[in-house]
Amino acid sequence: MKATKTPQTVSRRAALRKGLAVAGRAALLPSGLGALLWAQPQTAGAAAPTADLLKHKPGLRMLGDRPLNAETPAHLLNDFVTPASKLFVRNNGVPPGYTDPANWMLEITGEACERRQYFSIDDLKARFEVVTRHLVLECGGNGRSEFRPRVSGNQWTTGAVGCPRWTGVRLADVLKACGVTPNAVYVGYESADTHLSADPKKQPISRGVPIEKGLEDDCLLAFAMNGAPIPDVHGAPLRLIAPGYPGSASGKWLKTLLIRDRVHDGAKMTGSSYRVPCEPVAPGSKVSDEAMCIIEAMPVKSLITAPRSGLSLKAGEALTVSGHAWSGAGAIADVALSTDFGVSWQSARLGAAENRFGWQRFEHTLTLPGPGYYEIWARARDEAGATQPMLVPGWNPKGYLNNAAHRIAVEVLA
Ligand SMILES: Nc1nc2c(c(=O)[nH]1)N[C@H]1C(S)=C(S)[C@@H](COP(=O)(O)O)O[C@H]1N2
Ligand SMILES: [Mo]
Repeated sequence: MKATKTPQTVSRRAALRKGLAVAGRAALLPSGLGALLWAQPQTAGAAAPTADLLKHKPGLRMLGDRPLNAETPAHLLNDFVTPASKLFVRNNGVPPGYTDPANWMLEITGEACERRQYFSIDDLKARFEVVTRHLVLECGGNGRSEFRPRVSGNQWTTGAVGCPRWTGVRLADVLKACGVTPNAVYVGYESADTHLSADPKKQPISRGVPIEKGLEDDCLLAFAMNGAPIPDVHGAPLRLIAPGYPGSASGKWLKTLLIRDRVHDGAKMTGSSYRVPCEPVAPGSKVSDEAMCIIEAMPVKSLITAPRSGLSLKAGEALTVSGHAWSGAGAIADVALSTDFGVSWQSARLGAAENRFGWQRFEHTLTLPGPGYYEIWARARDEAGATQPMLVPGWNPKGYLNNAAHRIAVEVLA
């Protein structure tokens, strides 16, 4: 007679595996972790633009190919300076294709611009101080996939963020050279990409920053990334970098800057685009236009980039956990880690930022108490005193600003 396994003969190891399998189907957890656990990047059957993008960015997860969008798995974001091969891609329309830096002209105009001027990229380099800054670029919709009820748009998990080094001139210097009149309210951008409908009268996106932000030192008109010309897909030959603000403020393929005497009213400045309810609403609410406010500074956030979620360790083995933390409010004051579902917290070693709005590295070595399933949670606090929530915060119609603490799963083998 063949022996049948009774529950008593099922090994502890098998039981653990079964538990993990359940977690892998997201049955045990209210949000993202299940999907993060064992999901692999979906690259099979890629269409042409997708295949081309993935050639330059192996391991990124495609979210769509028209427009082209792709995010970076957390474990590929471990570099302090994000290389081009690992930077997420967010397009709202159709990119212009090859752009010739030698023949590119940036126009500065608008109601609150004293002197309309044109600058070639060589003019910018010759007339203004060239600076290099390590600056976070994060899509306002990063983390959208965790909102319930679900919201439409690219279902970003945690990977619509990166921190390359950008080289360019200060936006403020260029604006001042053109003269900013006292009635200035906003700096809007117009770009060379085209609307998905191919209608030349429509722009895919035309956003920007309040004039106060534009006149701060941190915003750049960038022509290089990590010491090389900006890659086409990231806005060559010239883009705005407005750090601390949602990525959508950082216009790519920059053609025109408008110094506006009102809040800029370009594409995706109104309705539910890059806006959230001014006051908190119940999940699933319909929110009127008048009750929506434009997203400005991004909230405090962190990402565990090593180890990769799903790691198995031997009992007693030390584990070094690392990642990055950043905030639209400025510097990070602390990153704390928990291995017991938030009951207790240990502060990680925190590196300095290279400059304002650069992300900071955290690292901590810990030993888990014994065999079993663990989650490692990371929670950052910024210098303004804001910390990350443990659960998905403030539901909003387009699913922006999810800065819930990042979690990874680890199993310790007996
Ligand atoms: N002209 C233009 N600029 C743009 C966009 C765009 O579609 N067109 N997307 C914006 C959004 S929503 C984000 S998050 C960032 C993404 O920059 P990346 O693709 O270089 O990562 O660019 C912003 N600038
Ligand atoms: Mo974005």
